[in-house]
Amino acid sequence: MQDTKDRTAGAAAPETGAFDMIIVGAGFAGMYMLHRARGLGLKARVFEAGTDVGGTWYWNRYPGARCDVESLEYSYSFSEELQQQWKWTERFAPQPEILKYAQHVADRFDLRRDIVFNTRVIASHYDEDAARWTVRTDTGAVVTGQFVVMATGCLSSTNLPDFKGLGSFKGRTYHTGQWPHEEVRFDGLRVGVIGTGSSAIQSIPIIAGQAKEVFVFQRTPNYSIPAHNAPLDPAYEAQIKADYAGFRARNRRMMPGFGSNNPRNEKSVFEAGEEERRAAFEARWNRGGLGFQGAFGDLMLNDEANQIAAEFVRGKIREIVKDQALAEKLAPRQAIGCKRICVDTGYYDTFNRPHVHLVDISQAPIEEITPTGLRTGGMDYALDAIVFATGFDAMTGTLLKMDIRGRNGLTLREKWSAGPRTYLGLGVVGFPNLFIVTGPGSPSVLTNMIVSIEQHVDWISDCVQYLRDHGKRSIEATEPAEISWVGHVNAVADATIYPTCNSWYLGANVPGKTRVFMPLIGFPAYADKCEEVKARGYEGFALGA
Ligand code: N01
Repeated sequence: MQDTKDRTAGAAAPETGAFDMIIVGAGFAGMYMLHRARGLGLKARVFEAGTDVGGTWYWNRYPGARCDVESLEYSYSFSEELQQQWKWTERFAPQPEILKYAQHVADRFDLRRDIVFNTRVIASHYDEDAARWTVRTDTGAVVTGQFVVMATGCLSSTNLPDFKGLGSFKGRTYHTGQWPHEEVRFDGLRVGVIGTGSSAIQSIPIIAGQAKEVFVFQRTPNYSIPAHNAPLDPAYEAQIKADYAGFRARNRRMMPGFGSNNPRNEKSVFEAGEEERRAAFEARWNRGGLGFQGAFGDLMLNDEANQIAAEFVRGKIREIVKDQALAEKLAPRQAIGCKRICVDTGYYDTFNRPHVHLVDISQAPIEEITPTGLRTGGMDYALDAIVFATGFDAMTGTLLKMDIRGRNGLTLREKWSAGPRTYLGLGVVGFPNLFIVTGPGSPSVLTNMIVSIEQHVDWISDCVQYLRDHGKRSIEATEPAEISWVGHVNAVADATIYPTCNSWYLGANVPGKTRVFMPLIGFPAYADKCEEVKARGYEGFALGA
């Protein structure tokens, strides 16, 4: 069971006052930002909606939740002692272990004394004369800060579609992204799971292990690669820890900021013969995980190349799923990797179980949630519990829920009404001294998030130090820099197959959300650009005295 104890008890953190830096969120980004802020001698305060640290790993407690980046990589690199001493037990860490790790970091670096839990930031307004932000919370706290850092995560605002009759259901309902802290069991129940993204694909095999019947309501099938998860190999761990810094540095030169132990094969799939292709795909399928996408260099650049990889996975689905009509329903048609690839343990095989049913809702959407279940395609499905694995209002949802107002009262909602606009994903014109960690326009969700978080927090820390050293009190992205950056992010995406399907990268999963490809593809070039901007005295930003 998780440690769900309310750690605010006895906390000395005041909820009013003036700070150098206000940090919103105590996930991996907020925790590291606080640590670095303290190192700079800043008076910092963190506000966190949950009762503990951990961010995404605090909220996403659904059965089977596990990271799809290997544990020796999905961890902080800023402390050699920490990375040497912490012991992961599995190749891909399960959610409870990642949460324990976050709690360990909070204790080890004594972070909690500056974090106010159970407190959601609802507004942040900039006062141009004072060059300070006033931040308000749902507990009535009003504080000011010279800098505000939005460490609010990319997948922190759950998406619950507005199904007709939603409130009428008499059974139990859950959203994977807001899972209860108590153990949830489905023994003897008829369970409906809506969605077939990563959260569903991880949880369905576990739910099927308990429930009497499972109905999976699938709008779009997804490609999933087996995790082949296993206890962490001590010899591999020792090898990595013998040169952990070198391993981290090599990972930072990878496109997604991880995977130097299984780098992308730069060769074009068209340069390989049938046998070589098969062997390359087989090897990556057998190794497991997201590295499958790196079997050839052009899989994400060329639709024909992509479909060769896609067809390999469809073939695997046909091999695993015994009922071939069902296998065809589970076989995706969109480009592989266009929606984020899933990593599973026994997902497709679960559909061989007689009590697990796939309901294809691609042609007939869910009409209504009823008191006893749900109706789609003119059929009523009787359910005792519904699991909404319907994802997130990604990258912008949490930021836009807050009332953020910059210079001249400009709201972030107005500013981003046609989609998010940033410079480097870090700063926004009209919003001085506001930094976003892994914001839209930065590689964020296309990378190992912790690598991106550390890179952003280090950059922000250096920037604040620079401003102090040079007697500047404000920094704001300039219009030309922002315009050119937004163009760059779009141009990079348009050269790939990423924008060709309805993914949450585009905001396509949330009705009414502007369709814009939000993350920047490619970590190393991005990190180099950030270093260049810094070396040129924060080129593209205006610094105010
Ligand atoms: O959410 P999703 P997720 N009616 O958006 C369906 C990370 N993550 O929580 O594809 C019916 O991927 C929707 O259908 P469609 C990871 O980055 C990582 O699973 O829009 N269905 C889709 O099938 C991941 O990509 C891990 O047609 C509706 C599903 O709901 C991201 O989080 C684990 C619907 C949502 O899938 C999000 O994953 C978990 C409607 N009205 C998550 N609306 C790791 O392994 C939506 N859907 C680390």
